[in-house]
Parts: sequence; structure tokens; C-alpha cells
Amino acid sequence: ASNRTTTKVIVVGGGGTMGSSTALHLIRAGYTPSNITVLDVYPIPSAQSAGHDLNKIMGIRLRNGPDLQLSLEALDMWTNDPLFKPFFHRVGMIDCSSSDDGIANLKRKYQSLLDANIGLEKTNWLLETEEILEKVPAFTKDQIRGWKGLFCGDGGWLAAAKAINAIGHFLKEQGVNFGFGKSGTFKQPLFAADGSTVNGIETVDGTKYYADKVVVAAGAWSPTLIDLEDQCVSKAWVFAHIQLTAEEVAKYKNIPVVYDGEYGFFFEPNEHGVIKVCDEFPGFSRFKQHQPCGATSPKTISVPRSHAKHPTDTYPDASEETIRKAIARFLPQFKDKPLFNRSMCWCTDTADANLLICEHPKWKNLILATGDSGHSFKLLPNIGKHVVELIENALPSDLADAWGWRPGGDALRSRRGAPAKDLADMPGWRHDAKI
Ligand code: FSA
Repeated sequence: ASNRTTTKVIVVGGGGTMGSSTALHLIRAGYTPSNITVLDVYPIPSAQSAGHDLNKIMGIRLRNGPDLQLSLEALDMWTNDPLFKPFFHRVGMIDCSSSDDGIANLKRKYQSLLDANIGLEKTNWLLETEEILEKVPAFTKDQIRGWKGLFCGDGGWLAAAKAINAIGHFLKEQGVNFGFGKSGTFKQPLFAADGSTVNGIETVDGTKYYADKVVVAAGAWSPTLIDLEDQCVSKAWVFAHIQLTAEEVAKYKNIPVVYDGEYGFFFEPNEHGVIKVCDEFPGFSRFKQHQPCGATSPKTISVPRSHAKHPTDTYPDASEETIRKAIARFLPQFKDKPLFNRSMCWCTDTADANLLICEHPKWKNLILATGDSGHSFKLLPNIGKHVVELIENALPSDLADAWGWRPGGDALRSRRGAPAKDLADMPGWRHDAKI
């Protein structure tokens, strides 16, 4: 443990979810703050991070082996850790459906919670229609006829950007080094004399940063920076906001997050009376010819285009329809309200929806922490702990096996209902600023 005080670490994408968590856990593990350098295109909380958002869902979803352990660790930290506690709104989460397939799915999900055999039935249970109405009195009986639910009492929502911001404050207080803008934007790894041991990175302004370990936690940008051999396909999901009056807010305060896999989801209004609504769909790719570091020629890669950099971009016309459909289902009385802050949010899917947290197979000391697969914000409090374990060659083998370098498989489809459609075929989202 003594080399914790001397080991230098660079975190690329340190203003986002996995990167900020990594920097935090380095400090908690005893690394010297002045030996840690957090780089990002935007200051923490990075405006182009998927975590830079009003809210994200907290819930227990068991898709893959590590999910149970990770969700429980996260739940404990969101509940008890003083840094994270203020940002967890434990209002519960209702997974609901009115279709036969959807209801069968809820039952399967419930069974997988029971099968975990750790008492999850105490906080998770199936809901009949009337019980959904009790949890969300603003719904009407007519509206939810035929709906069934799966209630997750451990769930709710996370004030996402605010939580990353709190990590940012802590990192600043501790004296971590930061580089943002051009001096935070990754250009390429730097190598020792052997040509394969990474000892730093160069940013686009030509600054060279040196370190013993480089963590690349660049979220949806990761596959554009480093050749990940098609293990990750970055995709955009969409949301829009609606504004409620004070009177309307009162009816929706403290309600659970409501999610329906065939429509989307929404959250209770925030302190300004704003409700975020999302549709649910397999995401949008944006394939282009692009050459990441490590590739010998340009490849076809889905390259994110951020709202932070292109604030006039919105989302495809097709999304307006599906968001409106979600509003008509969940919030029919607001169906004529104007939408605003229409936006896309970029995540990166792996084929099996497990994370990609491993050392690069050819480049020693370059550690990847990516592959969120759209479900990782809730791991903000704890994921960095495991990245630090990896840095120290102490990642438990079940996690190392699940998160290892694993080319092959179909990350374009991942474990979703269909492969992503490409933004090139989806008109309506691109609004270049008129100068
Ligand atoms: O409970 C959850 O893990 C919801 S993740 C929210 C979401 O918008 C997905 O619905 C979407 O499909 C994508 O994975 C991004 O995240």
C-alpha cells in the first residue's frame, strides 16, 4: 500500500461518471491528491457526460453476474455515504406494463430478485392496478386500466449532475490537478522506450502529462479515442422537459419513478417544477469513418456529437413522436404542454451489456473504464473503487472475468430489442448554429 502515496494517475474523462468516481476512490484509498490528474473536455461535472443530467434512475436490475453486488454496494453508498446521500431521492421505482409480454417480463424480473435469495422481497414486490394508483394518485383509474407493476422500494432517482459536482468539489478541495478544454482533451497515449508501456498522454493542445497509470473513462467517446475493436458502440438516447405550474407540481411530488419498457419513463418534478420524460428504444448510432489510436487506418465507428458542443441540436423528428406518446401514456393531462430542452445523451453499449473495465491488452498501464451500456450512472458511488482495485491488480476475478477485453459479439444490438438506427437516417435533430 505504500506505493499508493507515490503512484501517479491520469484520469481521462475524469469529469464524468466513471472517471470522477475513480478519482474519488483513489483519494479514499490513500493516493496523494497532487499525483492525480483529472482531464476532461469540460470542467467537472463534464457537460458532455451522460451523467450531466437532472436525474437518473436508481433501481436494482439483474441483467448480468456482477449486477447484484454492484447495485447493493451502490445502494448502500447512496443511502449512507455523506458525499452521496443528499442526491438520492428514494421515492421508489415502478416498472410497469399493460401488455402480456411486458407483464410476463415483470414477473420474470421479480423472480430473479427472489432467486437472489437475500431478502429483496422485503423492498420489491408486484403491484396490482389499484396499488399503482395508490403509489401515483395523480394517475386516473381509466388511464392505468390493465397495468401491472413491479415496485422497487430501494429505488428512486439520483440528482445526477449535482452528485458528480459534489465529487468535483471534493477533488478540488483535496488538491487534485485538473486539465479542461484543449488541455483536457485526449489526443494520444505516450509510450515508454519499449513502445508498449503507457507512461502518459498528450492532449490536443500538445500538453504532455506523465503518470504511472492512465485510466480512460471517456464514456461514449472511448471508442473514438482508442481502438476498442468494436466492443463498444456509442448510442444516443433522448429526453425532453416539460414545465409544471406550482399547483400541478403538488400532485406529482414524491411519486416513484415510473418506467414502462414499451413507452419510456418519467420522474417527479424537480425543484423548478420540471419533469424529464424519456422514451424507450434501442438508441441511435452515428457511424462515420474515424481512426482511433491503435487502429492502423480509419474504421467505421459511432462517434458521439454532444449537446454541450452543439447546443442547438435537438433530437430526431421520430423522437418527438415517441416522447409525445410517452407523455400521452403517463401524463395525458400535459399532452399539449410545450416541450423544451430536447436533447440527446450518449452512452456506449457492449455486446453483453457488461462494463469494459480492464487493462488494454497491448498497452501496459492503460486502463479502460467504459462500456456503461446505458445502465451505470447508479454506480457513481462505488464503480471507482473497482477501477482502483484493477489499478492495483486486485480486481476480484468474477468482476475481472465479466469486464475483461472481449472482442466479438454484437454491440450494435447489444441486449436490446433491435440494433440501433443511425442518426444519418433520422432527420430533424441537427441544427447547426447560424452564425
Ligand atoms: O433502469 C434502468 O437501468 C434505466 S436506464 C435508462 C436509459 O435511458 C434506458 O432506458 C435506455 O435504454 C438506455 O439504456 C439509456 O438509459
